[in-house]
Amino acid sequence: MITMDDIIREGNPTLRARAQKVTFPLTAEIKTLAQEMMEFLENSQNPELAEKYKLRAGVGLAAPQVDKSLRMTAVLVPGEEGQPAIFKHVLINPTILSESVQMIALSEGEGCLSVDREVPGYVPRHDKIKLRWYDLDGQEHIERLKDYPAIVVQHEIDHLNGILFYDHINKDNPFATTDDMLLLE
Ligand code: NB4
Ligand code: NI
Repeated sequence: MITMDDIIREGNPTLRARAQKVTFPLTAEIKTLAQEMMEFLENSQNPELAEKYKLRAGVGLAAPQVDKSLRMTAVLVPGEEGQPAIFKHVLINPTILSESVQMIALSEGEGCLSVDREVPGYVPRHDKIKLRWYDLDGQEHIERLKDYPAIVVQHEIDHLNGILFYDHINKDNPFATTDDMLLLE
């Protein structure tokens, strides 16, 4: 089971590396890693289990964060209570095929499980993306995402490219807004 002890923190060079493409057929090791990454997100969103295992809540986890420099990430965007998840997938070799000119940022800013401090500021993201990825069976998927799921996926793909959320924050004025940027509550 993945816990916070398995998650590497800023300063570790793996977080600044470009991760390697995953090749098919998947090894048993990579399949297990994918399942464990999704299980971490499920556990972290379960208040009892999060408390028991001292997990910080997460809606995404990228393989480099567990020191595996692979282009793979788990995403779990929950729905309303008792409703199915809005987006729950392990993304292998994800690629953004196109993105909107329209930008968006979370009004609260972003946090990262690999960053043990608050870094205030807006993180501009594309509001809409067209995403391609492969699932654990090697099946190709293409989907359009917008708003919250699109923001989460962009944060995760950044990890595969050695980018951390605060790289995008305006250094002079972290909460500077531009009229081409939506804010998401
Ligand atoms: C990834 C996110 C940071 C901004 C927005 C948010 C949380 C993360 C990092 C975009 C992607 C993890 C991966 C949350 C959270 C809302 C949903 C459901 C019930 C609690 C949970 C809390 F935990 N970010 N943390 N940060 N990362 N929303 N929510 N809630 O997930 O570093 O690279 O359980
Ligand atoms: Ni992160």
